[in-house]
Amino acid sequence: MTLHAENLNALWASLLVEELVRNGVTYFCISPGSRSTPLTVAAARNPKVEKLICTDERGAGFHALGYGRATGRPAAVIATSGTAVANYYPAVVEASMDGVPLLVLSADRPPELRETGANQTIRQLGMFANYLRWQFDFPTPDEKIPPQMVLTTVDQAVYRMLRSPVGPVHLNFMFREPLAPSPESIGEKYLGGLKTWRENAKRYTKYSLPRSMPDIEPLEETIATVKNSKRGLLVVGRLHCLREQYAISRLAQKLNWPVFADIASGLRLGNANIIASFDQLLLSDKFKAAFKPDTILHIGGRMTSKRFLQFAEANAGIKYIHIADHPFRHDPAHLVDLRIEADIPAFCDSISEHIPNQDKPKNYSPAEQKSRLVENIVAAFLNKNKSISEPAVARIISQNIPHDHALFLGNSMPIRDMDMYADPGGSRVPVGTNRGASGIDGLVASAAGFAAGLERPTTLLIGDLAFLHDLNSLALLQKNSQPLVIVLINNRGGGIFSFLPIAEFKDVFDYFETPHDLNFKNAADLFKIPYFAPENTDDFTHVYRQAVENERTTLIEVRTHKDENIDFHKRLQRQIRTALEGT
Ligand SMILES: Cc1ncc(C[n+]2csc(CCOP(=O)(O)OP(=O)(O)O)c2C)c(N)n1
Repeated sequence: MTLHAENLNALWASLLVEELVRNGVTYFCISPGSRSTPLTVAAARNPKVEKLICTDERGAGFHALGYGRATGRPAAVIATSGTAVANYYPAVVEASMDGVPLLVLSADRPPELRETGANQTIRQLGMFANYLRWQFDFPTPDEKIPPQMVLTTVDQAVYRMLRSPVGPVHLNFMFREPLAPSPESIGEKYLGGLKTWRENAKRYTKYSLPRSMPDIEPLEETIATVKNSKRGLLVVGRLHCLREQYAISRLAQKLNWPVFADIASGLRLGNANIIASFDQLLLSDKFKAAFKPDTILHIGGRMTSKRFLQFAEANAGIKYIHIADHPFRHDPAHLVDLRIEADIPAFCDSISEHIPNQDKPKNYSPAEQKSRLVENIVAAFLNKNKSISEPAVARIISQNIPHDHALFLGNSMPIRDMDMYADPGGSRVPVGTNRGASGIDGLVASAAGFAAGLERPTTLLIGDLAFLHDLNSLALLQKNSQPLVIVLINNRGGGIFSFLPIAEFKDVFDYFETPHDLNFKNAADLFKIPYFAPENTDDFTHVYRQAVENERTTLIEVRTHKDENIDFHKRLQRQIRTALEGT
């Protein structure tokens, strides 16, 4: 391999990048700056690195997060010293909270310039507090330190990102001048220890990831519980990959239990074998009283549906088993009595192997029928009400998204509308969300990174405040390897707050809703993005179909009214509740 060894800074940076590549870290989001020159040059000159130039480090962090979420492999972000690095904070928090690998590479001043008032010099180590899986402060490159140290540190960093709990790592690099790759002599013997590494293309230290198999005791307890349950319920939260989805589908077939699948599980769309409208079924007291599970087997992340959480709370005391691939407590209502950390496919397959096909519990068919009834009510209601509404937009997307695309859902109402009203008859596409910390920041960049990682055109459904928050990430879209079709719901502020009790307090409501009268056509023009503003559902369907067919980055702005939106939700839910109570 060619090592760029013009000077010691260049050499260390070149070793770093090459060892990252050997570890599968090949996607780099690079932001401009001087102190980071050795890192940037090394990444730019490594032909195996895919690079994206990002002016704004906040967007770069979220883009890398989206890429890591899509691939399970970390993307690296490179920033200069100072507040540039601090801009990664929200992406690091989300990566940490939702178990996504992410590698922060920051440049720093050498020790003699720290705490001296030197320009653009801040305390970088420890900046991300306890949201990291690991951090390391590289000393300034020095011939007294063997170059193998760089390689073993990289291998350790990648291991810390990928072993459970998966998450972000920060490597901080102190560099003295010269920062550019200007020639300086390096001792002949210095590279001696790298002979074998240079001759092959392997990692210096190979880590073997532990397989998180469940211990035999909790596995046996789960199997016994499953066998003894008369009215089991399988609940599936956010999943990371197709492998997990397939294993859960196999288990669901064996269990024959009703399945409540969250929109972030990837099982909610294009899947006839689930209780698709479970959230709406839980509007009905009659349904809840009749459904009553005796066991909940919850696999993966938490559920978006607040009604599900309330339902589980109301059933406190039943057996609640939670299986996830990390050690953290995801139990806000304190219901879980058996928590198993395991590789999800391995765990599901172990149960599947040990149980015979179970009989359908008695509450299964009624739930299935009622879910279908809800589906029909939603379809008829939306057919009758052609004026554009937020639930209709979510449903039309779920019906028309092509099977080889992906979907990214913004926080606030977009994810909830899709969770509640998506048509299960559409395509089964990968679904991305930032639900670790549920921020409304960085969603355009995250969706673009998700698209790049999956190598699929992606639809982003997003609210206007969230869009405004990440407006400058539109600059990234021209360079993105995959198109992003942005469906922007502009209800002129935070529509979600109209659903909350604070909406009654008119004197202070502006502080929550943050109303505005912006439209986003000029933003689209600025970034040379084709723009459409459909006014009814037929128009929207047409424009959306065209956009996904063309596979071009497009902004579709849908203007809705908050009061009408509330009214629409209420009328639809009233109809659903009345129908369910009457059956
Ligand atoms: C970074 C961040 N700031 C504030 C919030 C609190 N918050 C949650 S939803 C929301 C409103 C979002 O409005 P919009 O994106 O227009 O979506 P809508 O509510 O209309 O669906 C806000 C401010 C948050 N989650 N994240």
